[in-house]
Amino acid sequence: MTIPRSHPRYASLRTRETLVAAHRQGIAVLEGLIAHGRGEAWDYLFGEETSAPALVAEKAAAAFLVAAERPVISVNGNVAALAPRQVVRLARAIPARLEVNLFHRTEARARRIAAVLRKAGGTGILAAKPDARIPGLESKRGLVHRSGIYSADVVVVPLEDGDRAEALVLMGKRVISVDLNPLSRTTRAVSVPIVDELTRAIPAIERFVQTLREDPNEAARVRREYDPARNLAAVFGFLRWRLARLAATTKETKRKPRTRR
Ligand code: PTJ
Repeated sequence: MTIPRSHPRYASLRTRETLVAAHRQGIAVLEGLIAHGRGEAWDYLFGEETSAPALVAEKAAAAFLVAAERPVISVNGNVAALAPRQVVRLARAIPARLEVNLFHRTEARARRIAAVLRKAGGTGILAAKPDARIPGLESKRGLVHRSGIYSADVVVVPLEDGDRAEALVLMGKRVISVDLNPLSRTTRAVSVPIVDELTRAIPAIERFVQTLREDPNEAARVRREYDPARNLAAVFGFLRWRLARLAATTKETKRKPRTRR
């Protein structure tokens, strides 16, 4: 479908079309389209902008990634559909391995997603034939690569379901999530929850990776001072401020009489 550029929700509609096309190509699952709708609803509340607390978490994520010994970025259908170039750039900047890990896993879809990442410039992608299992996780998300997620010390899990995030934390890994839902089990379980939209968060982490690599003292300070609970509290504080402002401006516009031209 062609969306007129003049449409006030052009960007949002384009993203929706991208996901629908990715579903038709066997990259994203239908459940991923539902997940996207949930994400969009939260993003409305955040004003479709990166909040200051999200930026703090993105900097913290970069600080842990530059110090990691075996960092891995986990890629699912939605991530491959919406941000293939961004995740490849981030993987290169760190450098980190890319591993395709799917909740609704089929080997054919894992291979298709790896091809999308290769087309975006990715190399050494772990996808087909996982050879290890995350302890205590029965879903197909538990199938991982021994040389990837299984032995990673820091794992980035964008648009994740809570079960695996918790299981990875139990394995002793530092887990960085990107999830617009500040109430999700993932957000509450991981070491560095980033409550921001995927296509804003990944490039922001990459920019921080570039600057913190040049400034190890600042990276060490960020790692020392970052506190996920305090950061999440700031996210809720931001939401409260935004809703209060929306309530106030709505009251003002309602009071003004409407004029007809
Ligand atoms: O490709 P698969 O088989 O691995 O499946 C992928 C999905 C996304 C279906 C699977 O991981 C899943 O079911 O995830 P959930 O449990 O629906 O969680 C996805 C979370 O991501 C929800 O909390 C959404 O609010 C959030 N979300 C959706 N779109 C975005 C987002 N967060 C950030 N940016 C987005 N664009």
